[in-house]
Amino acid sequence: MALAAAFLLFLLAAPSVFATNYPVVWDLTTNYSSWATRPLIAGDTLTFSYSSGSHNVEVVNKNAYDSCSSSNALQTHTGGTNIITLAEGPTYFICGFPTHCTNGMKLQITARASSSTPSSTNTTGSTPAAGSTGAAGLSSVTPLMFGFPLVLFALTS
Ligand SMILES: *[C@@H]1O[C@H](CO)[C@@H](O)[C@H](O)[C@H]1NC(C)=O
Ligand SMILES: *[C@@H]1O[C@H](CO)[C@@H](O)[C@H](O)[C@H]1NC(C)=O
Ligand SMILES: [Cu+2]
Repeated sequence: MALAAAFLLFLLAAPSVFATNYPVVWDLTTNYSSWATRPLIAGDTLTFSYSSGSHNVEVVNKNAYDSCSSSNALQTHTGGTNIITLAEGPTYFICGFPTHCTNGMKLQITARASSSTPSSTNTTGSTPAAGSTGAAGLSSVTPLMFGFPLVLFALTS
């Protein structure tokens, strides 16, 4: 029973370690300062949606973001639907179509470090702090959740 309860706990807690997708309606009317307050985490994805041919999505550095410059874009995405996986730290998006960025079509986000990619890889051999075992244990056990229905079946039959 304790085992089943433990698995159930993992089952309930596990979804928090999965990446979240955030839709971005990419247009000239959305307030992207407000948009950027979402609790983004490294590994999450942004799905930009816009009318193909009317906009694009350019990933740029901070200077280019501030000055709305497309000339040294790090990435240029077109086609109307773009899924972009966030790295830890800031990412700057602008629309490269003339006047769109200066009219507010620019999004600056910051993704926090993901707890499912532990920075504590060097704690092996030392006693992990009680508070840190939760996240580390969880991510290593997550694959087991796919076997949970089988375990439940075995326990109840
Ligand atoms: C966008 O939202 C921010 C924060 O909610 C607000 O301060 C700002 O005035 C808004 N900008 C426009 C153009 O409405
Ligand atoms: C090991 O972890 C500590 C704290 O968790 C950190 O300050 C240190 O930089 C890490 N060392 C290496 C080599 O990653
Ligand atoms: Cu645009």
